[in-house]
Amino acid sequence: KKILNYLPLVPLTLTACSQKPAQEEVKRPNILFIMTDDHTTQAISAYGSEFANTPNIDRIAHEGARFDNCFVTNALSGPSRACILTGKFGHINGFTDNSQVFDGSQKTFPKLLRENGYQTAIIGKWHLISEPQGFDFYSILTGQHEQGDYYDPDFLENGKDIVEKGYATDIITDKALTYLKEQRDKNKPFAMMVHHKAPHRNWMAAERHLGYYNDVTFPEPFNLFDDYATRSKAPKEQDCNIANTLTDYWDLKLATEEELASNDFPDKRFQGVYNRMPESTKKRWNEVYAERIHKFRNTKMTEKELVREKFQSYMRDYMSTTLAVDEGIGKLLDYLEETGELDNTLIIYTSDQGFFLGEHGFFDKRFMYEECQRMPLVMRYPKLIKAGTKAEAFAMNVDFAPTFLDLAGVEKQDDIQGTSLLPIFQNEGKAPEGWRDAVYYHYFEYPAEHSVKRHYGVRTDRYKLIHFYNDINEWEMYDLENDPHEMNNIYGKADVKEIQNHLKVRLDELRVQYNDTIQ
Ligand code: SGN
Ligand code: CA
Repeated sequence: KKILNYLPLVPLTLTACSQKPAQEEVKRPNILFIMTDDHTTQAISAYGSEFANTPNIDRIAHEGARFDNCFVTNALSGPSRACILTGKFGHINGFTDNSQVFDGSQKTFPKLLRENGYQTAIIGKWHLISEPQGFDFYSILTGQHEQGDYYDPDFLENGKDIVEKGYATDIITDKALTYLKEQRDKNKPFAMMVHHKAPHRNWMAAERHLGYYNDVTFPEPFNLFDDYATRSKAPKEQDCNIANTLTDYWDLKLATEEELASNDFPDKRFQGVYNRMPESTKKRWNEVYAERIHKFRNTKMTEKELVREKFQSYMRDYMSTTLAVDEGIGKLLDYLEETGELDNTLIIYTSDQGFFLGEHGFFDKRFMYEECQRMPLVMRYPKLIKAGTKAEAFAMNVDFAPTFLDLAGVEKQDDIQGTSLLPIFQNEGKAPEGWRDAVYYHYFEYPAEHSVKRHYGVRTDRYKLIHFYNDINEWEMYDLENDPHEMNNIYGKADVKEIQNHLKVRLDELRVQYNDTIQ
């Protein structure tokens, strides 16, 4: 086993932005890989959200790079995580939907980093069901088929089942800090994955943030009442919409203290997660939700008004679960700053996919539409990344593994399908010569929760072509320049024949390139 604690020298190109002389022996960079579950760019201030309160994520972006075109290859948790670990698409790594079990014997970036002298750890959401491999330390959420609980979450920690008291986001942050302060071998660089549950459904905030957004009225997306005219059957037949899918208890929290205390309460799962909260939190919870319950039960609302009210409730809960995430990131940044390790650590913040915040009337993800195909991705590493970089080049989640390996100086792995993102930084965020001109996507989980039909597609800088298959055979095509919100399906229109043919060819090429024959 090759153990390299230090790179003798970082190549000159990698030190372009560094304050330190290039000749100095530089310690190999640490990697702090923070990821949330379902946090979308529309809910991050660095990406322009007016209502987000994410100063620490913003700091990473301002002192580093913000990627504006990072795309998930399958907008679902387990599949995205498997792509990230392996640098390979789901049809190759075998994990194409959330019902599967990850083949942990595969080569992953944590394993490779560890073999090359890194201390590796994962804390928080794992969601791949098989036991994590390649980590010196792991502590993963196990409740709800590894979705994890917001309050008093269960963990599997280096093979042992434990229950932690408190709020998941804070616990994960604290575990990460403890690992950094006390548990790691400080002679080695670390690669730590801090993977939060928040802001995943059912959006339960920390006690201190309950009600934080209750006085805010969020702007409605213009297409909250999308009628899907011109679109395929897929968006018409989904079950992930604000109007009908959100449930009164689990999602909207329309249950009083008395109802929640009753043995006859119908939603046992909601009652269960409510009962995980300590008394003080329950008290605050009931104060905060009383007003909402009163409003829903005592106001006569038209169908549309009801959707609007559900949208506001959804947004308030979703947004308030992002606050503890950002606070936790602040604590990790502070620790690294205090110990002088900040500038020698690649800090990356992302989410397993994007999310709909009412666009097309949706919540959830899965569709190859902009809001959830785009991943938030910000990175800070001043030795290589110029502060304020706006990275336009196309990135995908399969690129993360090769990026980490490249940074750590690990030999290039020929079977990895993604590409290191580091060359983008030497080109001021623009696509380097010969960089990809399109990204590929393939969603598999159907029939399943939310009824989003199977589809694959291609996205170029201007166009998107999607093929929905399985129990349908329909195409959608969008001109993102004229129609950035994907409202007007132009597939089959006479005046786009040529570009449509070109996209089909490009899609076929990508399927061949990535070796995807599933349809
Ligand atoms: C749960 C949620 C879904 C969500 C999936 C997958 N339902 O099943 O709304 O789409 O997770 O999410 S819930 O009733 O349990 O809240 S993923 O991000 O883990 O892929
Ligand atoms: Ca997710």
